[in-house]
Amino acid sequence: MRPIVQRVAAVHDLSGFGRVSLTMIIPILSTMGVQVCPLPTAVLSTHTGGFETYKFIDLTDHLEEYIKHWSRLNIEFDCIYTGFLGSPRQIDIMSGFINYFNKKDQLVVIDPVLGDNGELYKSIDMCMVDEMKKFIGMASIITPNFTEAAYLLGRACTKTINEDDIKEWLILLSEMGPKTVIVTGVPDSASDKDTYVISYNKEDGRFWKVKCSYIPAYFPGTGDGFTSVVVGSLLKGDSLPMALDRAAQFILSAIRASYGYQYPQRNGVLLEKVLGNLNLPVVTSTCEIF
Ligand code: PXL
Repeated sequence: MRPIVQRVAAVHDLSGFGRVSLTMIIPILSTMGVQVCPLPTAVLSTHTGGFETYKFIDLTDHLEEYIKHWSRLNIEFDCIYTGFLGSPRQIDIMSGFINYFNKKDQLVVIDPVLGDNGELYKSIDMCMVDEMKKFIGMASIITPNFTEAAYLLGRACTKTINEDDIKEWLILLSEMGPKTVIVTGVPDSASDKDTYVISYNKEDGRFWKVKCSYIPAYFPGTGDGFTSVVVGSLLKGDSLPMALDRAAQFILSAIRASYGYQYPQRNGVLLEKVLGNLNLPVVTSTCEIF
């Protein structure tokens, strides 16, 4: 039977301040009419990017009991969506979680949160990168940014990349397991300002791209927002290019709505100003075959 409301198990950290991970994902998916069941991997006072110190409460030792309770309740998920994972052991536990809760036509979305802007996040080391390479084999969709794609492939995170090379990257990533690969923040070889979202679906062999206009700002958490909209959109029955369009337009609107105000960008985007846009139709289609 088709569920009344689609349900997502969201495996991410909860950062109390600085809008990333669950504080992006829950409001976005709820607004899109999708139920989020959080499986928090860690609780932090703030996210780790741009704050000198933060309190980090690792929940690894509690995850198995948490999951066991869910299994006793026979809860079913239409999607499992994982993001920031705090340790290789968490990856191992989550592999077991995905195997146990697997069901027909389920979407398994792995956002391999490892780094950005050419660098790994403070709490991520090469051991985590190696574990993530194996873990993405369980996904139907992965959504690395350009830095994460480079680390997963063991390639240099170059300033530009040509069309043939990025296509090769996406094919190689899909050979690691996922049916669909979506890479965000791909530099434009013709301009050092614009970036692209590029995707590849190995079942139909199609590449799609969406151009993202440059805004001189860096707000953490936009990757979580992008993937959340893709998840919500696909669960509502949109095609891949429609989901990519919707996600790119939403994130652009969130950055535009935030950029005009004077406040520290590490706080994240002003999500409340744009949440309502999620229920508007996608106006223009900017997603094209690549
Ligand atoms: O969205 C990425 C992210 C998620 N979780 C934590 C982070 C970051 C990026 O800085 O620090 C804790």
